[in-house]
Amino acid sequence: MRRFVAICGVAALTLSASPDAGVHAQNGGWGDVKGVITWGGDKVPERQPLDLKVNPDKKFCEMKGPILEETWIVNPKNKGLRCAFVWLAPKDKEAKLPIHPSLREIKQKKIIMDQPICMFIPHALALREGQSLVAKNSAGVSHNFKWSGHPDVNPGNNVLLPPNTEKEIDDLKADRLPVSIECNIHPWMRGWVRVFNHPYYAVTDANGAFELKNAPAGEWQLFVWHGSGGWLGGAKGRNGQTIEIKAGGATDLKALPYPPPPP
Ligand SMILES: [Cu+2]
Repeated sequence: MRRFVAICGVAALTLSASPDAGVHAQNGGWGDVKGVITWGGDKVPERQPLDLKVNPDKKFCEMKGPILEETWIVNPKNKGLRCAFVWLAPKDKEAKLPIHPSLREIKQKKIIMDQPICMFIPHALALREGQSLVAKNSAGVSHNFKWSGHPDVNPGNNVLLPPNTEKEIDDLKADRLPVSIECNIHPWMRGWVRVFNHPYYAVTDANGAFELKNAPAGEWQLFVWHGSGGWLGGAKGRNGQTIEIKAGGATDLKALPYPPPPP
């Protein structure tokens, strides 16, 4: 039986490749960068079961147990925060990130967001412009898939997905604003999509960890954004934080704590 283990997903898992020596010399090299986004508060939030109230699909949706809310998904063992988006950008907003030769071509064309148990899986999904988002419904009940981002860039739409159907969305554009995903039949369902015009992005895993491979060496801005808390660093976080990526090695940013929202 297929199990849905990935809560947060990254579309491009083809990030590892051997460095190209020629381009190294030309561009200043490439390196990997990794870190862990952590819950910055003392008490780790526990995911609470949702009250589905009188929804007609309640029985189906809770078939495998209660649905847990997804506001903050924190690993109690290491305080790692899941489902945070992490990405690089140049300081100069007009500039473009150099892209390692092995990552220039988009190898995986379709990225799936499914709704098997009345939650979007993955809850947070990053993809690269040129990839299609496949909104899938593998459940035994109907869902709808409503997506909306910046009105001029990713205006979105709303489609009904009867059981075992899907809709391919192939026109998503890279943008600084996220694309919000909702299902109006099950109002607790919420998902997030971010679209990039380069391959240097990640969604933190169950340990809060992220890794960007074969990134351009040098100083870049690192951005961290979470669907419930917004930018890491508050309003200032919109501009990211400067990091330096070492050529030919791994840069470990270690723990980047995400302060909890005020009570
Ligand atoms: Cu639904």
